[in-house]
Amino acid sequence: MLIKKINFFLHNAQCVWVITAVNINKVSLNLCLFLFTGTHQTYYFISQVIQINFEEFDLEIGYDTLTIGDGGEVGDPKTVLQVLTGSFVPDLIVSMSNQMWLHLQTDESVGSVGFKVNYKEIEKESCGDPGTPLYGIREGDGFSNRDVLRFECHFGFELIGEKSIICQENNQWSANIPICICMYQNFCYYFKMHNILKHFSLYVIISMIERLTICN
Ligand SMILES: [Ca+2]
Repeated sequence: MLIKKINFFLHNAQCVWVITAVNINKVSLNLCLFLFTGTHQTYYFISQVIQINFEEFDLEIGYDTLTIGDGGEVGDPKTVLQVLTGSFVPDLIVSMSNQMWLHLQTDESVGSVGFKVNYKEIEKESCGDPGTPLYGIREGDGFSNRDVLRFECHFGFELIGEKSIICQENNQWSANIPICICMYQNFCYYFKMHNILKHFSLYVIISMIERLTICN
């Protein structure tokens, strides 16, 4: 597994990155044709593909773009997976081959934050783990082609987006995971507090209770 971050922004930029999975199964085969000549042919089988997700993304909408494509042929229109601009991005983008290319193109004016992206290798024919909505639950834990994930929100929260998504043959989820929006402040407060407290260890909680007891 490989995780790195790119955080970059320039005016008049033409920047290119190609990410290559290093974990490739190399298989050496002797075919009949090659037996006569003694030639040895090596075949490469893709076992891993590239998954990226953005921690931050903000490019001047309509003028600055990040194009993402499958494979190593940078700029080949037939391989384009996404053309991103503005601030809305998919949860995950996954290649079909062991390579993915990114091309950042900006114009001469109006900058913005840029982007920060994580990338890693995942098993082939997978869309990757898109996560679970905050204050929601997910049914399903398969991320391979044709697998379906279903979502619900905790009581008091409204689901905005798709209730189910499917991992398509092109390794892309059919939609982003939904978000859960608070409908009733009192119920939401309980779940938000529960979410905060679960990050504390039992020791910290006991210490807090003891300290409160002493103060009283
Ligand atoms: Ca610009």
